[in-house]
Amino acid sequence: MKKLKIGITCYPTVGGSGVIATELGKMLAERGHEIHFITSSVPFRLNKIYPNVFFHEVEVNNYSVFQYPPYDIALASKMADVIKEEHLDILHVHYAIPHAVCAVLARDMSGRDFGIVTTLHGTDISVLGEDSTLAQAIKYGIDRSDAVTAVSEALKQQTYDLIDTNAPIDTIYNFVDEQVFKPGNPGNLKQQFGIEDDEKVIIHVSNFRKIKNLPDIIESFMKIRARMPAKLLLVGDGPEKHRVMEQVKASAYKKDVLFLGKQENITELYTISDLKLLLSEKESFGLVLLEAMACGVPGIGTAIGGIPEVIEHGVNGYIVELGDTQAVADYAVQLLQDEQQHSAFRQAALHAVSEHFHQHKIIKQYEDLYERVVAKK
Ligand code: U5P
Repeated sequence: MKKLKIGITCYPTVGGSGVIATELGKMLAERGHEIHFITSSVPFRLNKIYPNVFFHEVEVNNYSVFQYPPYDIALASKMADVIKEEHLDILHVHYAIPHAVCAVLARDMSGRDFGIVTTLHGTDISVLGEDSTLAQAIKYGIDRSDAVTAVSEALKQQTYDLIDTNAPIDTIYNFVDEQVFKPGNPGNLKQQFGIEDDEKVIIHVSNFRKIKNLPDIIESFMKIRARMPAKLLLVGDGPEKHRVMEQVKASAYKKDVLFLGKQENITELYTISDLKLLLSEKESFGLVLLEAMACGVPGIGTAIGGIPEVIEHGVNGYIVELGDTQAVADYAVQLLQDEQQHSAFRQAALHAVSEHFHQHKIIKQYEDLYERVVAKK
């Protein structure tokens, strides 16, 4: 395929969308495309030098005349500058609000007809789509894009339910870097954490927002712990952390819950983990489940959003109804006590990742989409 010049805009902080946008940029660069990140700071995980990756910082001036710093305008201006200077073929923005709208504005400002590709990651639809004042802006961003993708079939459907648009939406699943997320040797990490050999390790990774439903994680773990020796690793940080700590303090097995805070090297933690829990109230995909599966850790997730598209119930994990912590505990105890079944789930998880979410397959889907968009210009 022809090598393209591609601009990428995302929120560069920790979070599934920023991670996916950055990994996508890195892989496209490896395949010879020229990548221009247009973001407010260097994206998290852009931790290696690539000769064909460039970073353009969006600076937002906080003049006292503005009640709110005009990030969107600053971004659109920066996009227009980069498009003119670098002659981009494509601008791939992650999130309709505000990034797709900024891209449309940049097209107007620059006077150039480059392709706009918008990827919907979830928050823009599930949270903002219900806000009628923003719904029309989301529709505008979607309708003016040359191609739109959603990270799951569930998110695509939800978009059509909430936003009055006829624009075609392609589902392109999230992926993981299989060079990074793969089964590894635990060394003596378990001992370092003071975890006994006979204790099973359950892990939860998130940004500790309300939608991640931490109370059910704790409640499920307590039910599991009452029936077998186990530890719970809680990884990440966010607004609900304090409340979760209070809940743990008041629980029977508080010594068996380890708060590890934000971690950069999650893969090491998966080498000692036996089971992943993601019991969210809203989830467009569940990237953390896929990361765990790529490391051979099966998961239990709620029947919410894209989670059932990642976990195949009874094959590489389990799906439970939201709030059913008893079912979580029953499935977990059964799986953790049956080595043969656990090993079969582990293999099935690895197989599912390479079959449906292999990075090269997903990158190819994005490349084909770019090609279609560029051909129409
Ligand atoms: N993440 C970390 N460290 C943390 C918490 C989360 O690297 O302490 C990463 C996850 O590995 C995942 C993303 O790639 O942030 C969260 O995805 P999501 O919860 O937005 O889907």
